[in-house]
Amino acid sequence: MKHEARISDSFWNRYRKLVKNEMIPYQWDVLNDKADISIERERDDASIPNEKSHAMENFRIAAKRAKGEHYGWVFQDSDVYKWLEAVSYSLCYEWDDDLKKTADEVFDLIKDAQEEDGYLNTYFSIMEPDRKYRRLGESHELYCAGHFIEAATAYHQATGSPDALAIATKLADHICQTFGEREGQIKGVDGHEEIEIGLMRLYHLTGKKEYMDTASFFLMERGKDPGFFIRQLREDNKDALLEGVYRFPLKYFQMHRPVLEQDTAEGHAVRLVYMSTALADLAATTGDERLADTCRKIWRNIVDKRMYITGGIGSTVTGEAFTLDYDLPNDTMYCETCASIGLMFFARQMLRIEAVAEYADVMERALYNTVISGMALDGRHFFYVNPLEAVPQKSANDPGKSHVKTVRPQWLGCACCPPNLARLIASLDRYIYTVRNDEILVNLFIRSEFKYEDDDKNITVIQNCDYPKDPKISFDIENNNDASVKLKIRIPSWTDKYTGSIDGTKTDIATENGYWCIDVTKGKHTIGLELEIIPKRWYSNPKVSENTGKVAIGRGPFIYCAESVDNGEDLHLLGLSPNSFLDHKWQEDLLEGVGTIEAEGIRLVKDGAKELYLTDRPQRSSQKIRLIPYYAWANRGENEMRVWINEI
Ligand code: FUB
Ligand code: ZN
Repeated sequence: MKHEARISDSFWNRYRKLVKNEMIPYQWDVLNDKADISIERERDDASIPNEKSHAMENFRIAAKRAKGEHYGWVFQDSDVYKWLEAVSYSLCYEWDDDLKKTADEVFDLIKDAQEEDGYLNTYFSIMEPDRKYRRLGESHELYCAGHFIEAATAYHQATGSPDALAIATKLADHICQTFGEREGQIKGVDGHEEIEIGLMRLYHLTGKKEYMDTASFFLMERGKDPGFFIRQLREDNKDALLEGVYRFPLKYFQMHRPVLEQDTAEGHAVRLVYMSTALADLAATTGDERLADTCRKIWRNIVDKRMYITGGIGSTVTGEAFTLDYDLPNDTMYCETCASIGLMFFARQMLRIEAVAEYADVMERALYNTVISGMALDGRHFFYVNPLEAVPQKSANDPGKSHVKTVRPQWLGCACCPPNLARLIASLDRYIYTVRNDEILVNLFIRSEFKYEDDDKNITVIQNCDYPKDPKISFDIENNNDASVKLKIRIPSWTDKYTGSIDGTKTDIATENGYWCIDVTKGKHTIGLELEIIPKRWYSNPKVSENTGKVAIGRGPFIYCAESVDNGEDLHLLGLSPNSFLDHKWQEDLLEGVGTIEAEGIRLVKDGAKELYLTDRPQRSSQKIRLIPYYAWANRGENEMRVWINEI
């Protein structure tokens, strides 16, 4: 079965060109310590490495092509792997001989860094060869392996390179031999899920069942033996590899109970969504309903109780983690870029389990808000943490907000997010459609051409749209087979007004789990869809204490925010009335083209008051409030920002 989509969308092509022309070369320079940049710590913590990346040099040293010591986090290798994965996808939409040559050379270097038995990790090979797999709670050895396997799989698919695949299978075979339930094997897991995703991908590529079995072993073993990490720690009895992780509860590693008994989203947010992604992949691949049910429960808990309106997840910096239901503080949260990327991974796998449009709704929410807020419009500055409310002076002076940056750094001491963004955007074509059995799901509205070929399938879907600028979408479909095929077009949950037509005739749209289902018979057909995309007010469930009396504005998939550059300082003084008109205007020259929303509102007047507490109610003056899409904030200098605005 072969299916692929080619993106020709103006909004997304700008991003994809940015990845190819800016992010990939820029990140390559950073990984080689050739970029003249300042690297910031992600929060005020002196132990965070921030002198250089050194990621490529670590490989040169491990490969014995250079001398020196490892520098950086134990998971520094993963920055290179994610970069390679981004390169692989970019080659699929824009071939580049020079880039391919560079990537080949990196794989060659990695081959030399790989040990005889398949082991691959520069930190341990260089610094502590005797401690391999002895501190899995912190070591990230399998996390890095998973990222390498993902990169090599993508590279093989893009270029046919046998070398990259050979390193990956040697590494995977070594892991399959080392870990498992047989005598002599390590019956344990990595503190950070990711190997499970990598092994599943390698299974899909090679068909070798052992890879899926080992992914399944890692998933099912998690939480079965909660004392595993601490036992390893005691046996090892040496310095920490990652200071402080064992201070976190077992939930941090999703080790508090066996995976199939987990029904809430707990712990470190990226780990949780990576685990859930692999579990959903395994469920979709095997059809095992027990696994699917666990995924559904975790999903429900995230989406119903623990996700920000921007698709961000992770309510606290402590452990970069979930906290409790409805606890969604706007100014101390984490909302790591990687976590929302991981939420998209999870949603994509859920769509393989079942055609439920909510998965794509959430995917879209995360993508158009937190994910792309993770990078500046220039592709060279990145947020790790994506707040819903930020005040520069508070971030600078409140130690509890040192992680809430108001200017995107050029690079971060922990650089997980920038290359993760690059690989996500470069692979966006894989999120638009899902092929399941005999149906094609249209999840995202992105101008593209989709081809699906199989023994008995030959279908092309050309999606025409200028979404979300323009509410009209059309699909030109060519089904070259006798059998009809089911096309399921998502009707986004943010609209309740939409009209459809098939071959020029207006049609009622009946939805099934949020999809408009159409049987496409042999021949050429045109399907039209018009969605009402108007600015809307959104309110939180009253259980979210932080948002009482506040309103957020959205238009289509975008959530909007106020910035002080448009509205003056002290955004907490602004108020929107519940019935002021929300005036949307497309501004081609602003922030690479955005729709702004303006509304009449008020500002509380603070001038004159000297006392901290007053018995007089503050005066109000009227003010026009201007909002921009959240993802584009902090692109016009340092700035206050707020998503949830007081409603008066
Ligand atoms: O631990 C590796 C990566 O670093 C995680 O995914 C991020 O959350 C950051 O902690
Ligand atoms: Zn990250």
